Amino acid sequence: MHFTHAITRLPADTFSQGISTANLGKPALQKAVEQHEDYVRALQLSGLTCMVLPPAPTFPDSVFVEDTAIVTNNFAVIARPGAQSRLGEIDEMTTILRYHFSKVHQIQEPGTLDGGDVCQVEGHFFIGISARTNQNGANQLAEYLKMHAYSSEIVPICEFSGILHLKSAVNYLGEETLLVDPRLADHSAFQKYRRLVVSLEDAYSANCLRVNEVVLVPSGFPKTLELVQKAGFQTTELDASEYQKMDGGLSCLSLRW
Ligand code: CIR
Repeated sequence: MHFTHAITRLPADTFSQGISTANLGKPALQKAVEQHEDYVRALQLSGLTCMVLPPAPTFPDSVFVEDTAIVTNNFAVIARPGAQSRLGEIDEMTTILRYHFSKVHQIQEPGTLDGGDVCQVEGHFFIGISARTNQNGANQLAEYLKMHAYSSEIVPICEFSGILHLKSAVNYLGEETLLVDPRLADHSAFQKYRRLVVSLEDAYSANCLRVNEVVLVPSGFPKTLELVQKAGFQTTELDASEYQKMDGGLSCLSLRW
């Protein structure tokens, strides 16, 4: 999957009021802004044209733009975030995506779907059913994907406490390889792929992000870094500490196509 574009949004001064279960303390805004700058630079170095939206203080979690949509090369699906406080994030994103994509679909009530629950593996999509994404939302997305000749498969993750989204636990690195949380490593859906399994104590680092030639790895997880490198991938470490405090990982900070 080759990306040419990304959308990100700067964290707002309300960032620390977002939803969090991490118990790692409050994020420091200035540090979050600096980490965001490094993130955008990494996307640009990988050749992406990166749109950086201004902070949206009404929505403390709006820096996690990945949850607002699913984008591919030729169409977008506006999500319907499962957290009430995040629903309004889709309004501005809809306008932006309508500008970039001629085909834009939208998840409708009573469906809920967070983009973080959607993991694309070439022409196939895994859709997590979580506390944020319900069966109805997943079914709507599956229908849209089918219209565009993509296959999909639902992976319920509600039973795993502490896994917010599917992509908190499973990410596609390319070359038929998934980086997975040990709790999902033996799931039947993933058997046909090469699986790199992070240790449970490093579960956060299952959210690495492949961007063109490089895999972005959160810093502070040397075992995961080595695992990814030994599997033959080029890596770049990025500090995501302030986002981890708010349950967000590297993939959550952008929409990519
Ligand atoms: C939330 O709970 O919605 C945010 N604090 C974190 C969202 C992380 N997004 C993602 O994993 N795609």
